[in-house]
This record gives sequence, structure tokens and C-alpha cells, in this order.
Amino acid sequence: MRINLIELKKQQKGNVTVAGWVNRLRVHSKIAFIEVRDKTAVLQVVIDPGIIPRGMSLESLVEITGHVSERTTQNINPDQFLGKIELKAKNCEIISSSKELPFQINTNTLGIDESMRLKYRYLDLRSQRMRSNLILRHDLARELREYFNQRDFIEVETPALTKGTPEGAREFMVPSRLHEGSGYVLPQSPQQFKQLLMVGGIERYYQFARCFRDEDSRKDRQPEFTQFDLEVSFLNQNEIMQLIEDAIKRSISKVLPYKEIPGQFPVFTYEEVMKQYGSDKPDLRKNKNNPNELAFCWVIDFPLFERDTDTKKINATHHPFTAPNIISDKELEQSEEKLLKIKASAYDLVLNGYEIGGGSVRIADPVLQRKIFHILGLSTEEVNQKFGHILEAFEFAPPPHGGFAIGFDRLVAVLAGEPSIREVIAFPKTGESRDLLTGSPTPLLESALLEVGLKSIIKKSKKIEG
Ligand code: AMO
Repeated sequence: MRINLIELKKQQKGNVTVAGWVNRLRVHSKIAFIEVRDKTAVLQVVIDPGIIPRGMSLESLVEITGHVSERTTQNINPDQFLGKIELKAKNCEIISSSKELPFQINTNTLGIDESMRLKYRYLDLRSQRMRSNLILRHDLARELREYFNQRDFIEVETPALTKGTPEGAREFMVPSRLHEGSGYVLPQSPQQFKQLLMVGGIERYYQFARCFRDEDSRKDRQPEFTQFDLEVSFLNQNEIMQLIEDAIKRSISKVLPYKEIPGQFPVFTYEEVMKQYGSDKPDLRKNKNNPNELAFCWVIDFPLFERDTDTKKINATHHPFTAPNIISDKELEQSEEKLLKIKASAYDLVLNGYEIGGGSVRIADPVLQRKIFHILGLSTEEVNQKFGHILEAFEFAPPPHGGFAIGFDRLVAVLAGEPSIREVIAFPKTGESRDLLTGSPTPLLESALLEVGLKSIIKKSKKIEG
């Protein structure tokens, strides 16, 4: 029976059978060395060239039977987990063969043309670094789940086909076949649903939520990304910040115990941080060459509103559900200049110069929420049409609540010391939002456009315009 390579560390007697991909191959006239790799380790196999099957090349998948022996002192490889042993092969068979590789994967693939790595992502994923990144991602997700499970949070899924929640980016639209001319949008975050869960008495919610934002990709942005999203009732701003800080510290120290995490994350107001560092996501590391230093900080007291530089309209700095830090609602009836000075009960978490999360205490009063929408320039009709459902929910005794969302890809990328979140996502998109592996986005067929009713809508609107 085939065993994982890692088990050879213990089991060293008799014949064993292993299977793995050919990581390296050196064939001399009298002796050959095959480095075999499975998901657990890499092993050196010593083999008589005469029993190597024809057609074996790098990345062929092979099954080898033989016995384990200690390597001589001068042949020990201290960089390999199984570097003290080798397998003396008696039999070797090809399970499946590989065509010539488009790039080498037995080294760090970071230096290889990224478009090739993305086109052949499944090969890139065989490399050690990519595998460790996905394992780190998994381990961290497990620890965060565990932390919140122990504190009575429950994981609840929220819809992906929904109605828009403004988070500052464009939305992806999904036309509806059954309702010609109508459609869903993909959520930029589960913001409204998690607040509705609080109205539903769930009290403590989290979710690994897929979020969609139609914005230009960058090294820390993808059109489709993952948030560790949570919402909680009856806790105030400081309590929520404390909970997040504790969760992050404990989860990281379990998964990466050698990382240096400060005792207490420093807290800056937005004004302070801009004055001292000229950025709302300062990199506070003392030594930027030290890969284990993690410099977190909180930024609070953001302005509730900001003026759009192009349209000059007033926007919500976070999102419109963020509670204003005011004593009386009367403060919302002042001049625009004064409105722009109002602070939000919002908090961002920064790590090594990246914004890795943000959250706020929410408005739970429908009257106050309507006022905010009006300041943001929405008419009563628009408010009812876009947000009537959540305003109505707030008529049914909502609890005080607030929450937070960790940009999970960003957190993992910083912890892995990777330059881009693409390195910690199994199948990411390029900077131009393309998936080079499947070739999406692909042109939409006329028949598909007809089926979802888009074709007739475009014709109708062309007639009206023309
Ligand atoms: P926000 O919009 O700040 O808040 O998002 C939370 C965190 O998600 C990460 N993030 C992204 N990561 C990768 N690609 C993107 N395109 C991208 N956009 C954002 C960031 C960010 O800090 N609903 C609120 C949270 C709340 O109030 O509870 C929200 O989505 O790390």
C-alpha cells in the first residue's frame, strides 16, 4: 500500500511503496537519482538506470517500491525534512506522464512570468511556496473559526445574488432570466444581511464571505476576495476592537508562533495618523528587513463624511450604516462644512502598512438612518426603493450592534511575507481582472443575451435614445 513520504521518517524497515511527482532527475551511466515529491515531503530515490521506465520526465507521476536506508554523512541534505534517508528502488512505474513543463516548479516560482504561472496555476500550486501559502491560509481560517466558535458565534451564510449595498466600488450585475429587465448584483460585502441577522436575534455572527467589487485590481485588491466578516449585538466600539485584537493575536500565535506581535495594538485618531505619518495606513515596523515583525495599529475617529473630489458630493467615508459620533441628531442639521467635521464610530486595523480590516458601530434607528441617506443626497423615494427593507427592519426593535471585516487575503499575504494577495489565492485574477487559466471573462453569446432578456432591453433603450 502506498504511504505518504513523511511517514518514512518513522517506518524504515522492509519494502515500502511511495508515489509522487518527479521533482528532479539525475541519470548517470551506473546510477540515477530521482527526487520524488508528494504533498508531505521530498525524498531522494537511488535507482539503477536500467529499471527507470521509458518516458519518465520531470513531473511524471511515479510509483516506486524499495527500502529505506540512511544516507552517508557526506550525502545528508540538511535542508530537506527527509534529508538523512534515501529510498533504494527495486521497482518504478509511471502512473501518469507529464508533457514538457512550461516553467520550472522545483524552485521558488515568484521570479517566473506571472501570466505563465496563472495560465498553468495547477502546476504553480505544486511548488512548495504556493502549497505553504494555502496551508497557512487554511490554518489561520481554522483558528479564527475556533476562536469565535468558542465565544458563541455562529457561522451563517448570506446571499450572493442580492441587491446592492454601497461600499464605494462598482457592482457586478447578474441579469435575471425569469425577470426580464431586472437583475441581481453580487455583494460588495454582507453588510446589510449581517445587520439583519442582528435584528433576527442571532447576536453573534461570523462568516468567511466572498465579496465582489468591480474595481481596478492591484497587488492588494482583487475583484473577488474573501472577508472574515462578523457582527455582534450589545458590544460597544472598544469591546469590539478588543475582541478583534484578541482573536487576531491568538490565531496568529497558534499558527505562526515565531512572529513578533506587540502586547497592545496602538490606537491613533485619523487626525493624529495623518499628521504624524501622512497616511491612514502607516507602516510602523521598526525594522522593515525583519520578516517576523508585525506592526499593528488601530485608526479611529475617521470623519463620517468626505467630499468626492470629482463630483464635490458628500459621501460616507466608510459606508452609510456607520454610526455618527454625535450627542444629538441636531448636529446633522448643520452646514456642510460642519457636517464634514463629524466623526464616525468606525475603526480600521492596519498591519505593516496595509489596511487589513475595518468596521464600525452601526446606526440602529430608522429616523437617524434616513437623515444620513438624505445628507448623502438620496431622495425619500430613492431611500425607500434602495433601503426600505432595512429601514423597515429597524422598526422592529433592533439591538445595538456593530461589527468588523478582516480582509482575509491581505492578512494572509502579509503573514506569508508575500508581495501580492495573488500569492495566497488559489485561482486569482490578473491586474486586468482576467482569469488566464479558464480564459474568463469570455464574450457573451447572443443566444445567452437573448435568454436573459438583455438583447431586447438594449434594443429598446437604443430606440428611445435614437
Ligand atoms: P471594507 O470595505 O473596509 O469594509 O472591507 C473590509 C476589508 O476588506 C479588504 N478589502 C479587499 N481585499 C481584497 N480586494 C479588495 N478589492 C478589497 N476591498 C476591501 C480590506 C478591507 O479593510 N462591510 C464593511 C465591514 C464592516 O463595516 O463590518 C466592509 O466591507 O482589507
